[in-house]
Amino acid sequence: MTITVHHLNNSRSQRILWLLEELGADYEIVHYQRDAESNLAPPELKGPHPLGKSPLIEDDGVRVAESGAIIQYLCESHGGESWLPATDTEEHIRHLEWMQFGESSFFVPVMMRIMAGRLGNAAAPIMPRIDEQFAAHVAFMEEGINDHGHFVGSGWTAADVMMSFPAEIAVMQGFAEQCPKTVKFVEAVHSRPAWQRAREKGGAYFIW
Ligand SMILES: N[C@@H](CCC(=O)N[C@@H](CS)C(=O)NCC(=O)O)C(=O)O
Repeated sequence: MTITVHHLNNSRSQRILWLLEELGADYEIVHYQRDAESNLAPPELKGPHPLGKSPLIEDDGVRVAESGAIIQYLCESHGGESWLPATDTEEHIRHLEWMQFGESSFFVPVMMRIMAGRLGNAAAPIMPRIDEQFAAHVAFMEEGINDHGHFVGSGWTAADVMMSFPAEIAVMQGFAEQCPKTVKFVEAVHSRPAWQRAREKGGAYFIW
């Protein structure tokens, strides 16, 4: 059965395509283009997802939204068991943490920065706190990359897939000098043949 990915260009949906390529899964992409001015998703995405957000997948009548849920689901149902640490291990707990961090804690300061940035001078009183929090979360991520260049253990896991998007954001937002491990991690992700195939299929993706 072919998996359908509702994919928005230039978005965190790119990491879902990467994982599908790694797993060798059979999938098709329904492409959605961001509005050139607002950068928002087109209204058609509200068809499959009431919030009009990507990624979203459909697999044999099962609809799955939220990057972390999709990544977990694909690993469990499409031959990606080796991308998930065994449940009776310490690594499993650390893995759970990064799977959550990648879409929860990390994105609080990121989103606040984007929204407050639109207020211009009116945001001046809150910007230092937002910037301090953003830098703290990026530093925490940098610290979390282990000697093997991964977030958990010595090989690639679902947490690396999840964290690839925050890592790319940190590099793009000018943290490369402070975060050499994050830079190396992003380079390692982008050097994967599966990532490159996904990049070809997904279309425009930030600066890469
Ligand atoms: N926590 C959700 C976030 C989904 C999300 O915000 N996706 C963005 C793409 S990066 C989106 O669809 N934005 C379009 C819009 O808000 O108009 C997930 O991980 O799937």
